[in-house]
Amino acid sequence: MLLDAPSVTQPIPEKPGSIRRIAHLDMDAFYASVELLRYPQLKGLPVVIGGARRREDMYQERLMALDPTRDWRNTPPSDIPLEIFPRLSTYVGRGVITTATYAARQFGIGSAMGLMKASQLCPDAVLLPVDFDEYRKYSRLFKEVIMEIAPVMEDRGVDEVYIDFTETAGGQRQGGRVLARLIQKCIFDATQLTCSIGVAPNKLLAKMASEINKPNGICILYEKDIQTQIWPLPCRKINGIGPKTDERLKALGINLIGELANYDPQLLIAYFGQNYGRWLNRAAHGLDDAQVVTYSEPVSLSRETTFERDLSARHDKERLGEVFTKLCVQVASDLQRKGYLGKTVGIKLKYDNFKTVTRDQTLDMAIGDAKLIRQYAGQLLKRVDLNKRIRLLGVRMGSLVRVDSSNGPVGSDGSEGSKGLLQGVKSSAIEKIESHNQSNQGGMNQELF
Ligand code: DCP
Ligand code: MG
Repeated sequence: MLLDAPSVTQPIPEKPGSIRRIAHLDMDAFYASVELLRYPQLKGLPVVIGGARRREDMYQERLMALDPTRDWRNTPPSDIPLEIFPRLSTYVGRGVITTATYAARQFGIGSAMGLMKASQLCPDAVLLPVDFDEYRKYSRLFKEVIMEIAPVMEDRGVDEVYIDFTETAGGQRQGGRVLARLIQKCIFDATQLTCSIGVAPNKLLAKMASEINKPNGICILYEKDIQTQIWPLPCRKINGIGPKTDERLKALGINLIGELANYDPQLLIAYFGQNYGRWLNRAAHGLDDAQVVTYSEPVSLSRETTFERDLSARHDKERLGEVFTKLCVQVASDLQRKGYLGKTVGIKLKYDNFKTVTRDQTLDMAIGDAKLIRQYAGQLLKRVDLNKRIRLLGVRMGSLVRVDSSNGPVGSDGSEGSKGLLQGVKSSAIEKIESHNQSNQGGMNQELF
């Protein structure tokens, strides 16, 4: 499930005499490190996480084959012999790596790489399936630890947070090192996991600093260090410079952050537009005013799946239909679990040539019901090319409104609703769909999947 958060800022007043100190904390090889807690026998080995999802009984057959005379049923995970774990070389399919242990990274393996490609680099790496519930559990745990020590925290996803140290006890000592060390120790005591922390004058620099001494490192950065520590780094290290911008910068002969900082700002504006051009110049000089956001609501929720083989809307209509429905059911259940309805329904398709298209429509009312989501998402299929083979399919709900259990839907701006309104939402949307289907005479869903 993917969650995007809007920026809701809460400016923190600074005390006289204190300087702005912002920390970025990022867990080390997060999914892999959580797996190593379960399988300590894999410590130090190249391990990658990806492919299938974890099943409780997944190693039973292999264990039985290893020694049929033994009762393996209650074997603790830490006692599973090494030879039981599948190696990358046995993998066939199109899955990608979510993360790899540092031992595996030495072979050039990393996040987002295809498993089969990684297998060529390190065939003996152990391949473990993903277990998102477990990663979420540890994510909650380490964030709880931080909140007790330094509560001005911005949640940036499963394994990273920003923390405003400025007003927090110990946050000014040694530029933040004392507090960073304490947080690292408390997280390790509670979870046995390590993390890396960068402390800097702002979020932009803190994010870069947290990578500098990874893993299990601390990097304290001041404005005076920008030229020596930041300028030698490639532009891509700036959070906000993606692969496309990086290519364009390289075409201008700009490879390093220092080169970007010294490039004529007017030319940057001419090439990249007023806002982004100006931002690029400021970022290269280590300037960033963004506040640490201590509270956020998701703005969208989505589910997507990549097929084992590319599917054709004509020949694999039934399979596509099933998957499409399943995605809608998952999104609906995510919405319900988190207590939201959504006004915008979106779809995403990636074709066999890796081109991605998205389409969405915003409804008059918020919905959360799987069938309704399926109907509206189905309408969007009319607006995409279904002649090409499809590699990935996704469904997204945006413009979320919170459903407060006592008051009905509540907008993220705090605007109130009522249970009655919620009922109205659904029945009115159903009416719309029914009238739409009558006018279409149900033809739409027969043509498409
Ligand atoms: N992740 C993923 N797909 C990616 C990148 C990351 O599923 N393309 C997941 C797996 C990671 C987690 O998110 O464990 C956190 O991402 P990071 O980029 O922080 O990577 P790691 O924590 O694994 O390693 P590092 O020690 O470099 O932070
Ligand atoms: Mg990490």
